[in-house]
Amino acid sequence: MDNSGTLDSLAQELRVFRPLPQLVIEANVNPQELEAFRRQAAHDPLGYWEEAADELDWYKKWDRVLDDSDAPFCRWFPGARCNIVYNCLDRHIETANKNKLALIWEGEPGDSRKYTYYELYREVNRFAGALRTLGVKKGECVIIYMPPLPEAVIAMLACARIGAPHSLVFAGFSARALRQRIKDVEAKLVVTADGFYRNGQIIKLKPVVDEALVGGSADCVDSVVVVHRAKVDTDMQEGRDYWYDDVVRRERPESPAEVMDANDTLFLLHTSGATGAPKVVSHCHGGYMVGVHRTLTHVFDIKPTDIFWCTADLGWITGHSAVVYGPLLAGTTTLIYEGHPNYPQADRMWHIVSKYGVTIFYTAPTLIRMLMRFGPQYPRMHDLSTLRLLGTVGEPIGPETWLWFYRHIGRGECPLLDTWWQTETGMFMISPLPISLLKPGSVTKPLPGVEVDVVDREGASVPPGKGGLLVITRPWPAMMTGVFDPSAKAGGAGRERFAESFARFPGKYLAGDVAKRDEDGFLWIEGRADDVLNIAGHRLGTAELENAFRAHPAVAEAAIIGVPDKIKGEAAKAFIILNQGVAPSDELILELQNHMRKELGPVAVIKGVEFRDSLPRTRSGKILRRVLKAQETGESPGDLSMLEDAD
Ligand code: 6R9
Repeated sequence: MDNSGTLDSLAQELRVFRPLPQLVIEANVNPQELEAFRRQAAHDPLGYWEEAADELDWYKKWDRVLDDSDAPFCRWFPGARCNIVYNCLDRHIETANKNKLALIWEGEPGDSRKYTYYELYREVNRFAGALRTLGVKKGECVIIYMPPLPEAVIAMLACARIGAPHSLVFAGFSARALRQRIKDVEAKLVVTADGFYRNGQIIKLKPVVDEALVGGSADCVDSVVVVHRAKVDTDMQEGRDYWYDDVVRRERPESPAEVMDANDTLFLLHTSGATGAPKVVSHCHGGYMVGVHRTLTHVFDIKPTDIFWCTADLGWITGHSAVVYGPLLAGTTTLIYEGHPNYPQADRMWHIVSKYGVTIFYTAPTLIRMLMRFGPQYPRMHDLSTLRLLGTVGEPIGPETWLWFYRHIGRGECPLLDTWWQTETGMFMISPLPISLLKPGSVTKPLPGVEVDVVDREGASVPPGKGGLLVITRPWPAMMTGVFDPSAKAGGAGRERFAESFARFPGKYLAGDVAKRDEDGFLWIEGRADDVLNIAGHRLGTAELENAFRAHPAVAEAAIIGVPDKIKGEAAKAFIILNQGVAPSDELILELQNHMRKELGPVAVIKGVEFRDSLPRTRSGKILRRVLKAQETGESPGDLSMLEDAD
């Protein structure tokens, strides 16, 4: 229910949306149950997570729930033995889920493949057998450099099944970036594809792997397995390269899951690097499985008939937790799409929703903003009535984008779940449930078992309405198990880089985001701590300024950086993408400057406005403001390997 029609900026967002009564009746977790979970978790957090762990299958249960004797290095469920893949696959084929769809894949040309849980189980076993035959051992790392294909999911699960940590690298990364990542994790094997479809073209992938490995420049790699997707001419190096079909054909559809220690590594992932140099984060089988399973089933209220579509690339933490592990742990059907969201035109996403009857659609604000530019006539071309929940992640969404998504995609009926979390957290941390009250642009409240605070520079809680640093004040089961800094691998740099996040405020994990709590205890994420401007002593988050820009009808996308100003110390400079059909002009610049003054008051001094066709982003859609800043000041932008278009 919409309580007011005005468009306010984030600073004065007052609208509240309530779930439809029917939805509350049908929800897996109703408001009373949510309160009971919160009370239980506050009173006995370890008991709360222990119950969550009991919902999954273990070869051997834990000696205790949490060992924090070496804090901040925590070990969840020490002594326990499990394999996450057993819980994603084997467990379901013992139940009515056996012949249910586990995975739907749509290729960009419109081809499609579907796997039931039983079929996926057999495929994963075959590839697990192939990895073993190729000599990959428990503990040895495999790089997966692939577009979104079923084999990418199969490869992830097959690695996990044999206890070989996987590390995904976006198919958009250059040979140099790929080589660095292969070396960082000392990969034994690389899984790739000959090529894939993107925006109507075939992108060849295998040559990039060849270049990354040229002349033994990453000599840890023994073999390369190539999926035959694009059917393009491909050089295969005798004794090193194998076709996927050939290696799985020889294998049996049964290959036992390795019995893993709960704290053994499941995967390694380079963080999205929105700031600073990339670091490599590890997650484990046990705690990660518990945290992801509990939070995903709660937030997305998984029902037996759901078709769950998270649009994230597999190479992002969201691809791990919300495309592969979370949905399969929950026994739902997960959907992946190979291609470009606008191919062949701006209704492709909505076409897919209607074609498969998607019920839950989880995406990033950047994608919604891109689709908004084309207008609501595209979603209107399709029947989106199967949708029942929407979700977003990755960046502050802002009220304007929130409302567009809610109205034009969710018909004003589907709860929009804005989930805050990170590569380091592994699982959702702050998010509404479908039954929660929603305020457009707020991530609402921490999930049960998660405790956060907003603190000032000294670590003291700040009162409502004041911005501060977001910290997590209690360990959580899916927390990263390790971090290492590839640029300083020797000498325990990993421990240091891990401990860095806990060093500033002992016992508290510093998330690196600026947040605000309102009078109702709702949280508003304003952006990364390094994205805050100080204009004449007033602190303004880039997100706040960008949202205000987006409230103007001409603006599709905005990125703000701080530039030096003789009088105010710092002023804001804006990079703007205009909506389709709007022409840039000097009058428009003046109008935008006036608009900003109206929205945020005279502190919002916009020193310059520059119109652009695109903005530098990471592959997960985060704007790399430091690149814009470097262009502006002529300084070095730092590590650029995370850029969507690194070359
Ligand atoms: C899952 C993921 C983490 C950073 C995080 C924050 C931003 C994520 C958000 C959000 C506002 C949300 N972020 N979710 N900001 N609202 N719902 O994105 O992981 O790539 O590691 O990035 O993303 O700044 O600190 P990761």
